[in-house]
Amino acid sequence: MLKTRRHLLGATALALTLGPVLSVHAADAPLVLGFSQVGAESEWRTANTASIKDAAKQAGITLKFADAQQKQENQVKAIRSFIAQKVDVIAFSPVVESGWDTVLREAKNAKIPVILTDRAVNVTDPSLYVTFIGSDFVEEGRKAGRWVLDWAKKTVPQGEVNIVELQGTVGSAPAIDRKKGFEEIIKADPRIKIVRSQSGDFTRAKGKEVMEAFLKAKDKKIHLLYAHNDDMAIGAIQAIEEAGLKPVKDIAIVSIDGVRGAFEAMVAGKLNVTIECNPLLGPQLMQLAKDVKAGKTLPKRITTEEGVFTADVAAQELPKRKY
Ligand code: GZL
Repeated sequence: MLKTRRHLLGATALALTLGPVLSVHAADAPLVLGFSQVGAESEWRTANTASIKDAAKQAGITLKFADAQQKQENQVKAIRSFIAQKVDVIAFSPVVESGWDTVLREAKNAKIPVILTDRAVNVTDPSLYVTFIGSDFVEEGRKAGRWVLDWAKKTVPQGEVNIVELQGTVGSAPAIDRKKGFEEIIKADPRIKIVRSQSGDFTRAKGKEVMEAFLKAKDKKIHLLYAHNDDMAIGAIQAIEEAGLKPVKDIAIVSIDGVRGAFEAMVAGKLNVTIECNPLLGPQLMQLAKDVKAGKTLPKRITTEEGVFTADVAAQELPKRKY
């Protein structure tokens, strides 16, 4: 009995001696964060990337950043590379909702916590990620739908109201949820119908191309375009003008993000309204990475607050915009 106590005392003394040294060393080493970004497909994404890189510098966090060029296989490769490099925390904005279980289980087995930013995932085991920080895309779709209900009553008092829809990237959380929220609201007015809907992949070029096809169809009068992001709306504006029509006057346009280009389009009288989707998640992400590393318990979902900006306030708001 006496021997055991002596050993215990020895071990405790050793731990006390080394403990502060170990903790001081651990506290000094900068946190290493591996971040896999969707790509550079839109003004929103560019602002999101800038926010993450700037915030990592400000926070003294070593950032390993990988651009996936909108390809899931590149994100999986990047996450595996972060695991091999034994980073402290992994964060990513998943390009699509599904297909993440395997690589996230590899991160969990490597005891590397994962934070989701911007877009969510569909996984069988929610313990595969610690928390999600981003927007409520369903609510963004609802906000767009509410504006359309009000606009339709005032602008098309009777008869059918035909809408064309430019969807975001197929299978992505924002595309799925923005459609869901919008349709939930517009069904309150049976005159309002989505007569054509296709993905423009969140880019200006594709948005223009798909809008050209919508306009060529000529089978139904188009009253309004609902675009899942401003970049596709800006591309569609070019298509509308090249077809000899006037954006807003001939075809109303509702989009989402609230990027600078949207405010400039509203000031020019070419866009009716943009629903804000805040890309400036960098500072919150860095704090979350530190909290996760420190073993703090975090809520499973952290949603950002966002507004709705109509053309009549665009000129006064434009100088204040941070992205
Ligand atoms: C939304 C984000 C979307 C933006 C697009 O949080 O995932 O991806 O709405 C971007 O502009 O490409």
